[in-house]
Amino acid sequence: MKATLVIENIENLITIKGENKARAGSQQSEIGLIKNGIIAVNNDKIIYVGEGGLPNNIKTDNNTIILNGKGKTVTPGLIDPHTHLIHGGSRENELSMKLKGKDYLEILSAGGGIHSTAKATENATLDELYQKAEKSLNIMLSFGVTTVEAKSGYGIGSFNTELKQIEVANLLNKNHPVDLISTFMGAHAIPDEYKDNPDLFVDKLIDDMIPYIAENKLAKFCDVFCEEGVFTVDQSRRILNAAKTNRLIPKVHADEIVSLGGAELAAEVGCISAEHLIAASDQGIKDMAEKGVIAVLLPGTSFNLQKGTAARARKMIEENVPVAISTDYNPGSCPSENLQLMMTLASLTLRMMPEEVIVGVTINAAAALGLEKEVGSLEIGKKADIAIFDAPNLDYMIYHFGINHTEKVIKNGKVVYERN
Ligand code: IZC
Ligand code: ZN
Repeated sequence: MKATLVIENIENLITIKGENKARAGSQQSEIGLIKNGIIAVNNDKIIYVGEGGLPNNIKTDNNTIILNGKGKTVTPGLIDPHTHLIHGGSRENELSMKLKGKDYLEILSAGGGIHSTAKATENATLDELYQKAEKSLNIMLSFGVTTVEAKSGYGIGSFNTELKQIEVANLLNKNHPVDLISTFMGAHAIPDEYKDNPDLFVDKLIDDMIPYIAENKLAKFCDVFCEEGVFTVDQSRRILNAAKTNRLIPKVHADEIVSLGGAELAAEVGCISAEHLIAASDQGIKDMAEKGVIAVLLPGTSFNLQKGTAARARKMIEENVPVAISTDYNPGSCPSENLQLMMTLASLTLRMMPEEVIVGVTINAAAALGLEKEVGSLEIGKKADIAIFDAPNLDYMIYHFGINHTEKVIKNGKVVYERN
């Protein structure tokens, strides 16, 4: 077979080889490391992964792109499984408020936070939203990211604004090398006009919005912000069960700030993932392990909320909950697209080992998006989504933080980012 692209002499080739499913417990450290590695690609698929040279049945010719991996660390393209990528405006005004002691939920309940982003998103044209999100997506790609989840959720009752966000996601998915996966998050905050009767808004989500999204195949997942002052556990349960009935895969923003029982709910409903989990209870963690719910942890958010609390990743790993890591990129609680920074924060603030972290941004992140059979590891037959880092090993990449280690990114077998 002919190779269209080869990366040879790779110092540290992190293949993440293993079963194509979320890894928990001690398996969360299995990274399939090959020293002096080589990888060959034919068009958009991986055709060989090994040590040393290529076997005889794989041929190169003058058109084959040959890259040198000497001194480099090569991994599967990184996957960011939780973002609020598409939105209008920014919220730097919350920085001083936070430093003076106002917290996230106070700002939200006073009509700021998510509500202010909703206004900016409603006022932005499709083109403006597209250009802003494209800029962020370019930054993500530059950090080695090849697949990104994008939530709607800044409509807050304006279904047209939700649809506008999803349309931008679809257009970007078509035009940009990074794959975008859409999540419908109509349940992100209670609209003002439903403040006194939020259940009526839940009815609207269940009766109108979720069926419309599902029928028109506008999203793969459905998410709810289950939080004090936002959606209760009962309301979240109704929404997530409606998602299931309509064949949208349920996800939940669980126990981000207050321990409400979101982790327990994720297990009860059978969510593919529960996200945040800063305040998840012991029982919630046990339930998630039993049902195989993936914990998507967002260490940039706990750092940025500045409450001195963070998700208990060590306990989750000990109890066999698969852990994924994400940016949560959004204009409020985590205005950063930098997944490499989140890898360092996962290590230093959640005490995750480098091996656990890289599994968290590859195969476990892929599994949180239902993509574990296509991406998230470097194995024959998988998509040729590959990141080359100018770092001699994985530990170095995480320890030397705050810079961008990416040298090249390959998406579907093509070099789509190159550091100049
Ligand atoms: O805009 O604040 N947590 N939703 C739930 C967010 C953060 C995004 C935001
Ligand atoms: Zn979020």
